[in-house]
Amino acid sequence: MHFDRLTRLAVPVLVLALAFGSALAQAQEPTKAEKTLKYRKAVYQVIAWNFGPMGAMAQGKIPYDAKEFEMRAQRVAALTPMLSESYSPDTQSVSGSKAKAELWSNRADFDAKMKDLVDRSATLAAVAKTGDAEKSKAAFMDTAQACKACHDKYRAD
Ligand code: ASC
Repeated sequence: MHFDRLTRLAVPVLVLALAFGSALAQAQEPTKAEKTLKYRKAVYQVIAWNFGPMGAMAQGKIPYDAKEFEMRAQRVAALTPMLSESYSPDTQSVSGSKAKAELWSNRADFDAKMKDLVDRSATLAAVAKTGDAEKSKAAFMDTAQACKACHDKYRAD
């Protein structure tokens, strides 16, 4: 078969363009583990967003508003059970995580701490429903303590 000059040039150019295009597509598509870490951070971000105003109320920095407190407590209680599935072992190798190596070698303890958070945030939502300011603040502090227990041991910085 005979190829003219243009065809002889066009074929390798096309092959290179296709190879480059597929390499680019692969580089842009995050791995499953990267998506999982992104999901984890998103859930924490939404929890922290809602935790903030409850903390400000608990500390008297803004007035206690029973309805708002209850709404945010319910959101947090709905979100905390979504965290554990984001700690898949493949996320250990993804950069941008603050999880310490100890988390993966003390998984049972980590899971127990995570369960404390889920249980305490459920209690917080139930107590917040009563509209009792003092009890709501106490339940908030219990939940914050569950956050802190895990951060102290398993989060870098
Ligand atoms: C927050 C937040 C945390 C926890 C923690 C509780 O609002 O962003 O990480 O509370 O400080 O001790």
